[in-house]
Amino acid sequence: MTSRSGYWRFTTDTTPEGIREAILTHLRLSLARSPDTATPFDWWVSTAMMCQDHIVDQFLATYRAQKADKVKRLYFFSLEYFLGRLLPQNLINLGILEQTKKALTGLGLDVDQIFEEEPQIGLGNGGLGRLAACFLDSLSTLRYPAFGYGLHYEFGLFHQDIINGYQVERPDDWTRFGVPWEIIRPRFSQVIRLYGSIEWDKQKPVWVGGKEILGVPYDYLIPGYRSPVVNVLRLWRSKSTVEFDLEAFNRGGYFEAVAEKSFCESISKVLYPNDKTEIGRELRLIQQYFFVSCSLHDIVRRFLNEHTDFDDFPSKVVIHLNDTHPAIAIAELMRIFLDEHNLPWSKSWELVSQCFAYTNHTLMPEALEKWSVPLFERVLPRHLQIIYEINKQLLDSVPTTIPQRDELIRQISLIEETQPKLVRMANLAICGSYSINGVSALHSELLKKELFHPFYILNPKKFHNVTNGITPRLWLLASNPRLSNLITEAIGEDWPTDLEKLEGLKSFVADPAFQEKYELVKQSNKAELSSLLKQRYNFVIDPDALFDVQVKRIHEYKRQHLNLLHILSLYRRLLDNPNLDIHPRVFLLAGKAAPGYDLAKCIIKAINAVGNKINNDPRVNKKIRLYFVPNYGIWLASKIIPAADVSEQISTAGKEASGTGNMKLALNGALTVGTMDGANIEILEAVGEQNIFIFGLKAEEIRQLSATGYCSRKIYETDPEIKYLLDWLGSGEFTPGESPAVLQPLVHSLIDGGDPFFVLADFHAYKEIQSKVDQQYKDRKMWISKAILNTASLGWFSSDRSIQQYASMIWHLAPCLPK
Ligand code: 26Q
Repeated sequence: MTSRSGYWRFTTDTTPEGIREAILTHLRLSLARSPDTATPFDWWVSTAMMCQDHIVDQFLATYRAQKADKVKRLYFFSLEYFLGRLLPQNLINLGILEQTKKALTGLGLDVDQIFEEEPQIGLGNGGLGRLAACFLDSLSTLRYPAFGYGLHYEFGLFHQDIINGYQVERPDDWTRFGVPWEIIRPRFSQVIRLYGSIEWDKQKPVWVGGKEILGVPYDYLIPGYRSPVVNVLRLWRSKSTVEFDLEAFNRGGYFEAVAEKSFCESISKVLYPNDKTEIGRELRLIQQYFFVSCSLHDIVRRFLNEHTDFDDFPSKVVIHLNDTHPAIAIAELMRIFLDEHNLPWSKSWELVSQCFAYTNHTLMPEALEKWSVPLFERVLPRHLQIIYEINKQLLDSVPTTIPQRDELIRQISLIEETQPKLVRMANLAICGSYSINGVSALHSELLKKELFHPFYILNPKKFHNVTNGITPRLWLLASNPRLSNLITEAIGEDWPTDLEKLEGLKSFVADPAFQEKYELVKQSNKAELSSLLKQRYNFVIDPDALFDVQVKRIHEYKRQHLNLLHILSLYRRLLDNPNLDIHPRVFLLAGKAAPGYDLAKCIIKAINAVGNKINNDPRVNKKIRLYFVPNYGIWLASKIIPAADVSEQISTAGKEASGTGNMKLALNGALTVGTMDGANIEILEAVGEQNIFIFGLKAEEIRQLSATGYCSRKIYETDPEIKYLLDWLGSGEFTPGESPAVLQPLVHSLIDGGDPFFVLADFHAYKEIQSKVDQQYKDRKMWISKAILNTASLGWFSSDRSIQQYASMIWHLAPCLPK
């Protein structure tokens, strides 16, 4: 097990020679290895330790300054942080990437090989977790005082293998060989309680009994890009409060004691691999409460270190809820004020309701978190009492004059009157927060108009929009060095912290010399990806083909099956007409399905089955190919995105809250094929309608169609092409040697399952826009100029802009610089 040893200080020399010495010293003194026996992993660890040396002093200075200035801090609460590999990102932010590469090369090492030794930190499912990671990068870059809080999962998001076309999951044991980044601080551990009961002591409730769990903080230091500020991501790991129960051992109850220990450790064992709510899982509720309680106690402790009067709490502490997953924090902070610090109810509520801000990340009503009251009462009895009281006051506060008051009260209540009753976490988050926001303009509007309408009526000023963003340090500088160099050559080197400077590229859109260089960049990225995929998976990909990319979690609403139906249609047309004049195209899809989401897994199987057929059919495989790339994550994204020509963003309108892959791809010069959904709409506004391919029903049209009755079976029966394609897909032809029923669930969902995401309704519009894509791609000059325009127009989608909006509009936060 590797751990950082802090007994010696290295000079933070940033020359290649200094870096080389630091790496060698760590290899010898921290790892007790010599260069002739060191493995690539040893070299990686030594390099990471050298990098960390450059970060720690900056961290100490940052914290010292924050404390001296008694600053207001942001506390970002998230169950997910999808960080990926930290070494390249940290080296870039510190400005020592090139020197480090030189040092490693000088030691006779292969830099890429060393970097790939780093286990990826996959503590997230998808967009929400990656957004949290991008936000941490921007917070440090913009010098805001901030802490991220979350869980130190022992197992992150599963690895996906594709075996015979099926997704097979493997556990992600990312900490197995130790993590040189983490600083374990057992002295700042917290003890939290679960289960038990409430006793009354002179009218004061006391939560007693149940289980006590220890939370141990693991700190990750987050440097900003060329910034003196280093913030902290503090992740809690659960442990038993008793390391070894000697008493139980002596009385022969050893196995019981071990079971108890294993329960405690199970809390932070594994990330839930769903990106949709799975109602009623006790361990998930415990995960949420465990990390929230540890974090809030840590925050109150830090506050009391620096201040004396709780009245100052809201001006020094803002807590951001990344979706409802940490919403129990509202009841927990109430409990801490009421029961642990003896503040009266009204004072506690006054403070609590000024501290929290909540971001919603989904419009799907079925994805809102709800917990059954009996479960809640068993696990968190005191919190249920508090929630009942908050609810009483909330409902009493509704003016008697308001129209349809009873209906409104039923909708905003924190309790859903079902059998059993349910606690609605979104309602708790809204009523306890002073700010609620969505993550794209459309999404925020729909929150006000539909999902949270009753709350909006009562309190319209609470509602905001902050459109998501992505960090250009990862999604351009680190992932696409060729394009980054070209941009710097053209407009200077300020763009990574001021992304709207990319506008400067607009004057090069029609410049033939620049176009040529831009095309060469894209071409090289495509060639690099082709050879990577050839090497790893034996995929055969012509770098001159159009690279058509759909990479994201697999979900019906994201409609990978709409993509697939179009590919099938192309296949059919090519078989019918071998001379069909289309530019060769490679369809690349990648993404994980939640392990319990059978239809999503069936979509993966269908993509692989159709791909297998097409790729091995010499009649068409020079024109089209279809590959599913296994185990999509941050690293694969950073390889695929710079090589994409077309970005598929084809969710059912009104379903994708924002999307961030859409931004990553457009920034890297892929043209979007997209619906009027999420941030696609704002991307359209930024790039102009000539530079994007928009198709399909709009959110309002989808709503109307649902209301008036959408019948997918009727489409199937009356549309010969759709009928043919669905029958073909379900015929068994694509799954030779397996039951012909393998793809039936997918076909069935589109016909008699009612096609809940309007795939058939949008099929023809999609097919048409795809043929427009094909025609336009043939005009290479025109296409390249549109790609350049996409890069030039995407500056606003930097996560720096998102964070600046949060800081000024919602958090009321000021930067703090180390002296
Ligand atoms: C909840 C309860 C139990 C188990 C799992 C969950 C759970 C976990 C993760 C529910 C949802 C998520 C993740 C959601 C997510 O990634 N949403 C995406 O957030 C992005 C950032 O705002 C948006 O761009 C995407 O549109 C949105 O889908």
